[in-house]
Amino acid sequence: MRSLKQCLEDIAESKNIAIFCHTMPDADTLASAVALKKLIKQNLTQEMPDKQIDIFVDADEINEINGAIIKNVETNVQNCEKYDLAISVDCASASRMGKYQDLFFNAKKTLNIDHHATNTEFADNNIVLKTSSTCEGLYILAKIRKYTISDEVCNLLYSGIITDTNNLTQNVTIYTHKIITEMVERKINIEALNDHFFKNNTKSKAYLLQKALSSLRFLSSDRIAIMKLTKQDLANADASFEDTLGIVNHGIDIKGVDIALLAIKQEDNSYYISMRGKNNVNVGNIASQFGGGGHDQVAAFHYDGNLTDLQQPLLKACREELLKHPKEEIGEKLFFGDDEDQENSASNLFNE
Ligand SMILES: [Mn+2]
Repeated sequence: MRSLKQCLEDIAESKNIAIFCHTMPDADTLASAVALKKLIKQNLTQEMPDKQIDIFVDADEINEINGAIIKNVETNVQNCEKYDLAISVDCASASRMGKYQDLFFNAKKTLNIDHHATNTEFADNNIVLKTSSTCEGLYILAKIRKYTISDEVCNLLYSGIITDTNNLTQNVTIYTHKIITEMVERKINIEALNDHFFKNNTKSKAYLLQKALSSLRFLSSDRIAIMKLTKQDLANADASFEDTLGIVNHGIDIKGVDIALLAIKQEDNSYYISMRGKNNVNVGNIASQFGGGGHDQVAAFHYDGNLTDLQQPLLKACREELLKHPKEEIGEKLFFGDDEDQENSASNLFNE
């Protein structure tokens, strides 16, 4: 395993580089790929101006919102028979690259840059960071190496961070906030980007949300919220799979719900089970029991079978996870902390 510095040297020394996104691409994987290409072009081509960098995305169609990220970027054109270096971005496992997996492993060297705790470290070298998003990881790497980060790259990285964190409400750390502050200070077009990603839902998505909410059921003393979307629902709403992204958040946003599930029937009749957790409930653990993965509070898995057969084992796993986190009323402590307790102990001290 090479050090971080050596991995970045590999990038500098490679003449032909291929960057790979994951299937069903989200903003984080697309923005990471484009930002990485630009970072390399702008910082690492002094001695090698004719560096070739190609981006590969296995996706039939990408919706307008995420598609804007790669609108003017050429993708899926193989300009080199055997790449010197293949880099995957935001892929927790090799299968996430879809049909381009073989091209990735055909490269002389492979590098995996990601932020999923469940990453399988499938490449020769693996940079798996504990960041909100792959974009946040790239920003940190660029800062460490003192690379020039153009406004354009900054816009891309910001897009990956805000979308992967559902507008800074999931998976964020103090570093995420510090980076966002730096980006705000640069006066990049934050308001326009927020509008683009969060106030731009299609009618199809609204109809799909309506369908999902009408299927909403509560279980385990209302700590589990379940929703379902059928193939017919997607067809009726004229929606694509991408339109389903984020709908599960409407379940986890409900008071008292600690696990939200959304089962989406896919074209091949398998199910995509999207999960969200809160109050320390780890849905990543549950997803990994079913061959999936993700993060502690944002996870998913594929299920090839009948939903009725999945129901019992899945609910059992959810209930076991809920038992680890008995319900606590936080209520006003959320705003006022433990001041009262501290005051009590202080007064006890003085009384004694
Ligand atoms: Mn990501």
